[in-house]
Amino acid sequence: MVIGIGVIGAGVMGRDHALTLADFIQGAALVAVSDVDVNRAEAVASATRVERIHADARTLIEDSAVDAVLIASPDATHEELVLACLAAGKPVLCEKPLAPTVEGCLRIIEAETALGKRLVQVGFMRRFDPGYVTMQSALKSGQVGAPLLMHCIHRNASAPPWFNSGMLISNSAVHEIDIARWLLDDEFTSVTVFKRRPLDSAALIDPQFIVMESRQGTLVDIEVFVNARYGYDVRAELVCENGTLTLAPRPPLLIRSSGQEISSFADDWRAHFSVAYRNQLRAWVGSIQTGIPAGASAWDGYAATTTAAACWEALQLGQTASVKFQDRPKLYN
Ligand code: ISE
Repeated sequence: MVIGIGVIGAGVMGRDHALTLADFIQGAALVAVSDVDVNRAEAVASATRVERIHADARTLIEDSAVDAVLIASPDATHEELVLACLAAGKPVLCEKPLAPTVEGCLRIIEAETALGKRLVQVGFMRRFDPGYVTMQSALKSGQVGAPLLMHCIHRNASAPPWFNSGMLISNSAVHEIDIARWLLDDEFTSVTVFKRRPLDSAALIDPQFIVMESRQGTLVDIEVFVNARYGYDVRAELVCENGTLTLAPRPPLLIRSSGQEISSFADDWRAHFSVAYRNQLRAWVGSIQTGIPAGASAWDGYAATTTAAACWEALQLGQTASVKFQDRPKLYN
């Protein structure tokens, strides 16, 4: 069965997902695109040979040719659009964050729980990255023993002008929050966030250094630095009782010349995580065909946003904040 997919948002990520869907994903047909900027929607539709263009995301969701929806519009629109997909009974893959506020995530959980079946997947694509997947299986094999610490680095070459200090956490470090929860199969209970001495109060707080403690006592630190200038660089090391697990560097090219070895970095996450993005879409389409959910659930989206909100509180107060969760509905066990 071929799944007809509609993509909402024709910006950087929407375009990337649309091209991947059109060219690499068997069992899926990209059938519709929408964006508030119709020119942008038309550009993506013409690049992907799609005929149905909607100026309004809601008409795309209601379009009978659309069996499932991918949301890649701005973070603030996610909640309303995910709720509209649930009301239409259509599976939805929503880019992270599921919603920027904890309350928004809870409203989605309430709506999905009322339906009694999982239709929401959150776009935490690192769960499909071969590096992290291998790290998880190595950890589960028991070869290096129990995890003690995890060190993470998340550097972007540059952040867009509209990026604010909270987004370093809610938009960037939220990936580490999710992948650490997933790798450790654990939840964070308290968080502290450090900033270097601010230069002036209007400046973006960048970099930030986050330290989180989990229920089982594992410590995870994240350096998040969104204007690192030299390239996109994501690293992770798990320190365990009997050894360590480290993501291998993945430069697209190594140059040896004049007595030096030079490796290069991807410009941004699309190139660095291209395999993860493809695998994520394959898993999503497969999950719609089989009815067996894959990837991060709405609960995972809620847990990531809740932890990120506690980090923001800790940064503002300059002290450790605790992370408090609601009871987990049975649907997500
Ligand atoms: C961006 O929105 C992403 O999702 C990227 O994966 C992340 O690395 C980047 O920091 C975010 O701004």
